[in-house]
Amino acid sequence: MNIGIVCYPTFGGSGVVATELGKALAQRGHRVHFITYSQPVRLDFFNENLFYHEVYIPPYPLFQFPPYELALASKMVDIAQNEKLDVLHVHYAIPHASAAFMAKQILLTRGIRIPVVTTLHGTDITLVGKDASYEPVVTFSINQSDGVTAVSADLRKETYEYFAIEKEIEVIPNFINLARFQKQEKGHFKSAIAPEGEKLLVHTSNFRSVKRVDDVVNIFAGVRKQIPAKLLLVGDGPDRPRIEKLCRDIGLCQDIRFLGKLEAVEEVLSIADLFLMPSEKESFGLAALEAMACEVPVVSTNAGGIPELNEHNVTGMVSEVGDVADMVKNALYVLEDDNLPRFKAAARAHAETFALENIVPLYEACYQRAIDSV
Ligand code: GMT
Repeated sequence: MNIGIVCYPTFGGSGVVATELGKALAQRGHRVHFITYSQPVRLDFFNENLFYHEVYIPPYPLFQFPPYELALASKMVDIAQNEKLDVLHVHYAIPHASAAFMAKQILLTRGIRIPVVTTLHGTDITLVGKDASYEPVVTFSINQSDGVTAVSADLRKETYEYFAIEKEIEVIPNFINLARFQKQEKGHFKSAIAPEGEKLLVHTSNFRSVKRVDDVVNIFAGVRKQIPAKLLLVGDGPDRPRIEKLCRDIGLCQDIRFLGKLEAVEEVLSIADLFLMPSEKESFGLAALEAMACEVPVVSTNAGGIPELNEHNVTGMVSEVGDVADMVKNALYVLEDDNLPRFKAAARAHAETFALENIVPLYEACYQRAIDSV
């Protein structure tokens, strides 16, 4: 197939899933055209089937807000027509699904029928999409899509709850490249970070309020009171200065390291004993899946789709949002020497069910159904 993929090119989960999907599809012989405003961060290797088309917005003094959606729709029209796309797959509803609707209508006037598949990732529904500023457009563009997927059963449920959706939403969970995300031998790194054999806790995120990084630090502080431990924080975002201050205020700077936006996150996960995900909302929790694939159990909240991934008392432990004391208790339980090996093994085993090889064919089948429907 000739597939157009529209996504955010950043480190965020939806962009990572879209890019990894495109790479996997290219390796399975499809021609994949990425359409976005800059080179996706994970588009890091050459493949004869991969193409990148940049959306350019010519500057003009009148535009206080550059009309990205229009430039994107125009680019979709251009690529669909000239590269003879079979399907357009847009990741994250806002503004990609409505731009795709406009492109589809323009193409129809040129005698070209192109199906649109929209994948809902989470905040496009749970935080941003249901705001009155966007809701009518989100509802309309989901209903106008020829295929709609959500990354968890919980996200599908929430979409039906918040929006008047007439379409069938198929659940296609996030997936993982197990060749990349596996425990690697990094003993030298571990002994540099935890020279006394301290337990290593890790959190990765975009440091937005929805991730509750304060809870990460407070859970760590509770664990640190009981056992020797270190905390590694991967990623960056608006809450980081506040979190750095919190670390100073509670006097734990020597035990907490900020590693920033690290590309090789699997190297850090390879030395970790526990992953913390105290999110307030999380449609799936791709970062936790990456940890589990590296044999790292997860202490998390029960928000959104997380329990579909993190099985309580199997791959880790699950608590109510904000219940730091319970997450401290759970972390100490998982980290006990008698418990840790079974949690690690179960985390990896469950991650294997989300292998790229199992999930990518579900998207191929979804594309085929959308193509057959137009
Ligand atoms: O987690 C974020 O803030 C980034 C966000 C995104 O839209 O890129 O991630 C969402 O999509 C990921 C990939 O499908 C999911 O694994 C994340 O759980 C989801 N985040 C939220 O729902 C908060």
